[in-house]
Amino acid sequence: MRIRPPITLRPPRFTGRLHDARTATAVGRLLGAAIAVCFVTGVISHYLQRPPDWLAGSLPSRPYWGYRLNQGLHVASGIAAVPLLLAKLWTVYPRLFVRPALRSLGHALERLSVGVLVAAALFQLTTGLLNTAQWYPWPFSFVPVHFAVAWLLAGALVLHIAVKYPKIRDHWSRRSPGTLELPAADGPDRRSLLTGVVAAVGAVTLTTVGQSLTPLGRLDLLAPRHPDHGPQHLPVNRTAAAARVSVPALAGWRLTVTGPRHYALTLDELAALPQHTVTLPIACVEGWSKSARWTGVRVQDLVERAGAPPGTALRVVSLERRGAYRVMEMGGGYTDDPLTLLALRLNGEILTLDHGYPARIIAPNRPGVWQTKWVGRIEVL
Ligand SMILES: Nc1nc2c(c(=O)[nH]1)N[C@H]1C(S)=C(S)[C@@H](COP(=O)(O)O)O[C@H]1N2
Ligand SMILES: [Mo]
Repeated sequence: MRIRPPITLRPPRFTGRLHDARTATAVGRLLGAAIAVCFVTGVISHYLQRPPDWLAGSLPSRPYWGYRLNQGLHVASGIAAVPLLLAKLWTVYPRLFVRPALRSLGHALERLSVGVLVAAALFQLTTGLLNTAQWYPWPFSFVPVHFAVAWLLAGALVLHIAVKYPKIRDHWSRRSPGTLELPAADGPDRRSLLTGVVAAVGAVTLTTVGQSLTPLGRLDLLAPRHPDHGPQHLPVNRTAAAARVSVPALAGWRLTVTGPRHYALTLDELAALPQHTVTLPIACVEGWSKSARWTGVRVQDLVERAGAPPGTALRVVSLERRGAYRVMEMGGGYTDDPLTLLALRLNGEILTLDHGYPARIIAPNRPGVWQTKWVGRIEVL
């Protein structure tokens, strides 16, 4: 019997310029910019969707397109970060083979922080991307976890930039001292890699951004939603069937308004009140947006009729029996805005059931989740 010699594991050696600090810096700053935009817009989106009590009353209803722009930037920067993160990981993966693996306590902590950074970045981009497809193959609730890990990612990124600052500074510009060496004769050069990465970012952006930047809608080949696909030329997130709202269930529908002076109105009575038409977008938190023309009664008028003062907060309850968006609260800033409607019509037609027939809320600068459909009751708070 022959005894095989033990296999010696020698770490691979990397000498290429595409794995050096200059390349890591060049890709890293693009990635850093994408993550910064994604983080800031994510925090804004979160507070517009789930404001703490002290903030809820003072959220601004203008600019009316604010949430749409914010959410479009959030999703686009997140998608752009995918090829950037992959390129960055590829550039720096030789660091995995650094030996000795741990030189000191400081080195161990630095590697740990990079581990947290990479894990948090992969987690955010994966969960965010799957959320745009409304696919939740995990046991936790998306919004709070995505929000919490965003802070972890931001913290780990700031720490990483601080630790790497000397290297980043040395390799920031092409004329930096570390980058004077001549190009290696073999192998692709850095400029080609960066061109490829930027082209990939451009490609994924152009083929998805049309889901919210509707003039580019025709290029929207890869996003889960197309802004034109849906009844009345507007996508539907949750259908009436999914919400178990049906025409028979609506027989005898009345809008109930509770407040100092309670009242109830039939659809005909609502349609006989002064009607207003506004052009406002649905800006879905899952990343698609589409502007539409809505006609209906000003929420301001309904509140006044209930005997409530201006600036009153409201609770709006849908006919839907269960669902995360059955009950919505609206601060005084939205109630007072003349653009905020209880809409009965969409693009001139009576709302389809999927768009919230008989009546739905449409308000400026608000996440799509709070544009409540199938409204049954409005409570003055
Ligand atoms: N009652 C109720 N209203 C709702 C929802 C819901 O699940 N239930 N979904 C919201 C979401 S997430 C969005 S993006 C908009 C979409 O409106 P649309 O289907 O008319 O385009 O409706 C909102 N209104
Ligand atoms: Mo949504």
